[in-house]
Amino acid sequence: MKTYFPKVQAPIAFEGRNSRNPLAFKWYDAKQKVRGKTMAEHFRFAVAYWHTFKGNGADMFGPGAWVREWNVGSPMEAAENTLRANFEFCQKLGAPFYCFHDRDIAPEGATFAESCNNLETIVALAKKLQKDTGTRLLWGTANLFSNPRYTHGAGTNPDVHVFAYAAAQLKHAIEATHELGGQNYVFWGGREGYETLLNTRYGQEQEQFAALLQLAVDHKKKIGFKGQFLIEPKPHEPTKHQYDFDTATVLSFLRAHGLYDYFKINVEANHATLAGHTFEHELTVAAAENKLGSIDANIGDLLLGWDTDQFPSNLYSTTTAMMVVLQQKGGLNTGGFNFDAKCRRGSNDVMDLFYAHIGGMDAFARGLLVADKILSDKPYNQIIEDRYASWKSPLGKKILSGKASLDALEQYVLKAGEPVLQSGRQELLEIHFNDLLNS
Ligand code: XLS
Ligand code: NI
Ligand code: NI
Repeated sequence: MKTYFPKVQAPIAFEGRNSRNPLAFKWYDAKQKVRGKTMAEHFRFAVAYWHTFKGNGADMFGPGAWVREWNVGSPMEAAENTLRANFEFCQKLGAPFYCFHDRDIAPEGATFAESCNNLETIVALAKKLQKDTGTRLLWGTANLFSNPRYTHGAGTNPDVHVFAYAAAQLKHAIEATHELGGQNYVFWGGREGYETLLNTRYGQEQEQFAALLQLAVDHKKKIGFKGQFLIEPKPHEPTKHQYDFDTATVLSFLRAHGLYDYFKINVEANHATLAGHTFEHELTVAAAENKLGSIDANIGDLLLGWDTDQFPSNLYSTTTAMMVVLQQKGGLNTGGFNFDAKCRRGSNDVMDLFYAHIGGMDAFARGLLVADKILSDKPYNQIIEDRYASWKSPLGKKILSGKASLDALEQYVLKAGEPVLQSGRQELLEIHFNDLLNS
């Protein structure tokens, strides 16, 4: 059997923090327990098929720059080879999961029926390879944005014919995910948004999008798919305004359309910063409603205004992210950390794919260890306890249980007078944070 990564002996081992071996984990020890769960259970790392195997280094200013041995032959031959490369890679890396779009794993055919056949053929092979290797599917999704037919959107397209096409494609993508035991199914908005309001009926397009999601919910029930539905917010790109702008927008959209119970959020770090938020902000907004379903682990470059999808290496960011994940009840449950990330155009060697994923896994493992320390640190937590202590008083309890009235609060103020301004201790917390980051 052909091997695509002959330089890597399976699997990448944990060698500990003093190792300088680039093909070893320094921090990610799959079996190490943190708060009663192994690192493998906390993270459920996944490899993103589209970047890692279909990516070719192309950018806005130049075509593909990398030759990948698996991406050769007829479209179906290339698809089979790529699938084999995926399973070899995941196994050697020690990533338990992968994620795909329907059109990443199988090529689009000349007709819709041919596309469905291609997908079915590849899904059958994927099923076999999953069984052989133990690598599982974290989530599947449909590519409803690359083909020119989706230029004006899929679910939000002004042409109902395109809506129907998208719905049909979506049906097969959900079924493929179901067939492969996918633990989640992701909806990223693609071209669901607008370029100009001059030609756009915003309200109508919102209704259309809700209708598509409702159809998906109905079909999920019909076929008995148990995976979690996830929506991945993004503020812009490719359209100037994406409807799933950020987590708060998506949650309120779901509420308004009776879809709230059927979806959780897939937060992507780079999308958070594009929206003018931090990664931890988006995670916090989702986790506040126990809606943090999964994570697309990457990072942007704050000096570049687009979705650069870089591999995560920033320890401050992985730490603050893990502080949120650890505080959500049950962590990510069926979700995981999908490296929706690509090597830079200049990192053209297949070995760079290993370095990138190992680096990302170590950065998150280290973030987990520090987050655990911070969340268990007495001085740190005492500051926050003290900050909110007054809400445990009879007055605070009364307000939060809905038993207060404006009259009663006025009486309180007349007696108690002016409140004393309390320090928020931001700088002190930053000192504690940095002290623990260093440990
Ligand atoms: C694009 C998105 C996409 C989704 C899956 O910006 O991140 O890759 O994760 O469709
Ligand atoms: Ni993503
Ligand atoms: Ni993205």
